[in-house]
Amino acid sequence: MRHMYLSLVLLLALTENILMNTVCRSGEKMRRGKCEDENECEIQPSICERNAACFNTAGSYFCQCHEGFTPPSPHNFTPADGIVCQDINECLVGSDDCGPNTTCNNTVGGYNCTCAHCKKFL
Ligand SMILES: *[C@@H]1O[C@H](CO)[C@@H](O)[C@H](O)[C@H]1NC(C)=O
Ligand SMILES: *[C@@H]1O[C@H](CO)[C@@H](O)[C@H](O)[C@H]1NC(C)=O
Ligand SMILES: *[C@@H]1O[C@H](CO)[C@@H](O)[C@H](O)[C@H]1NC(C)=O
Ligand SMILES: [Ca+2]
Repeated sequence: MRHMYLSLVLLLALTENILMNTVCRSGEKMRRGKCEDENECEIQPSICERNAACFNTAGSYFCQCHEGFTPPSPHNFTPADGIVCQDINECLVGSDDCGPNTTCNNTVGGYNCTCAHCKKFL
């Protein structure tokens, strides 16, 4: 009797497992009998590269480079696209707002302006 019960439980578990993998679309998971969205960004926080942010969507997700990296947002991609977010050299591109008499220094994800010969007036 106990054996039969165990087999039944096993069978149910197996069936549920099969259902879980066949009924729900990819990017979804069976939860309490319902297919629910999987939050890839939470399940696998490093799913987007380190210089990109992850955005969960219903049934999927996408990545966007952080500010200061290219391709600039809102360019959506997934790791399958093979995109690598690269630092924008604002000093070279000329998108910096360093004033005259300052030197622009590029940094990863940003830039800064230094005033080499200026007196500190702050
Ligand atoms: C930049 O430097 C020049 C020469 O030293 C000076 O005449 C000018 O006032 C400076 N401009 C600013 C915005 O500091
Ligand atoms: C910023 O750039 C100037 C000129 O290229 C350089 O002399 C200076 O050392 C740089 N500052 C830092 C903190 O790297
Ligand atoms: C400015 O940029 C230089 C060169 O990347 C960096 O070494 C320095 O720490 C930066 N300074 C500030 C205040 O962020
Ligand atoms: Ca930069």
